[in-house]
Amino acid sequence: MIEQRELPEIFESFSDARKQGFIAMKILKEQGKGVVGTFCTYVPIELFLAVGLIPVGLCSTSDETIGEAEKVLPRNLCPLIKASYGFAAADKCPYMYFSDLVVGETTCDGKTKMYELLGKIKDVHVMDLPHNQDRPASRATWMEEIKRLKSRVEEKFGVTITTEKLRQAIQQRNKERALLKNVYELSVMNPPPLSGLQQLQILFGVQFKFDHEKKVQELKETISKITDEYQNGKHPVAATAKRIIVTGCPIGGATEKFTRVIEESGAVVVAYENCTGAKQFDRQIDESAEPYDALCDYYLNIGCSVMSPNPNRLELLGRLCDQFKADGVLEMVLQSCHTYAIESYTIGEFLKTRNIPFMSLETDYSSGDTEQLKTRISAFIEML
Ligand code: BJ8
Repeated sequence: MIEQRELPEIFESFSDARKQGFIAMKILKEQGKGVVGTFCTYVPIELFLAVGLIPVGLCSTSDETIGEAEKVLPRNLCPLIKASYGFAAADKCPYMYFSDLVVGETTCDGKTKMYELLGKIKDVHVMDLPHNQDRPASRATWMEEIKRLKSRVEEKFGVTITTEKLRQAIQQRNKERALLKNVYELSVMNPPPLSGLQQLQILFGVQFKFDHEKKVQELKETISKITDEYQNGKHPVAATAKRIIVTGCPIGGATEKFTRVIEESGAVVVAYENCTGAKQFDRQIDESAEPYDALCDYYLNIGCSVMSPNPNRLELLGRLCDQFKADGVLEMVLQSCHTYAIESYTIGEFLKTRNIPFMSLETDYSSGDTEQLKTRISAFIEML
């Protein structure tokens, strides 16, 4: 039973979750739990949950170790990739330190090649992700990769992933997904009952809470507190604030600056289409299907720009624009992320057909471009 807490304290618990999670993970390790580190939404973490392993998103969102990474990696590489490697090389990510296995994926070329180097530091298993969603061969490859990961996990941790346990893990994760979707769908209300920054703190922070039951309770408590306060007349966001949907590369840590700048310019982020938000929580894994078929179809259909073509991103973005009554869409592209940078044109053309203003901005993990972001974003918001 969780004690009754006030809303600021609840938000703090999520924004602090990454730091608090270090201690929680240390305790779990002392209890003999196995840990699997991941970097990407395509990794089917249900395979780990099914046998009581702890999946964790590895440090990749700050510029703290980019200098270290650049001793090995080229400078003009995506900061997410440099940070991922830098934290491991500098041994500065406790989650990396505690990971018994790191599971990577061949999403973009930069990550794929970085994993070769990471493999010299940690035990890395790379999933070969097809870059097309409709060819039968792609599905067959992805199914094979899911089964290969299953075997690797069984061998590494001396466990057996039974179909029944996998089914339960799918249900458990679906429950969390549904609750997180409920969290961000609160902002369908006008004005939204929480800022985009608060929403981000929950969606980003939740991945560092490792106790499923407590997490579920805390999310339910958060939703009911936010709803109650709103119904009691507490409206933290101005009714005049323009409603923005954020799309593009994953946001969190250093790139929180993107949301801050949008909200300091008088608008509000109502939804995140990217991996920090709806891309991860919008859909459910089919509980009525055979579990491996269900996993394979669910994960292969994630609408990331590494897929070509990538219709699922347009479908989700269009749906969010309608549902959240978006006034505009802002895209954050990390420096040197070619797939998102190239796909910007398609996104812009798609949004034109819906008369929704769109702007794409490139950034990195430094704070050096904050003024430039402010100038461009405030001009965009003014014209809405
Ligand atoms: S499913 S968005 S988490 S790949 S690392 S592609 S930013 S150049 S992170 Fe991603 Fe999985 Fe897709 Fe989501 Fe670009 Fe950087 Fe590559 Fe990146």
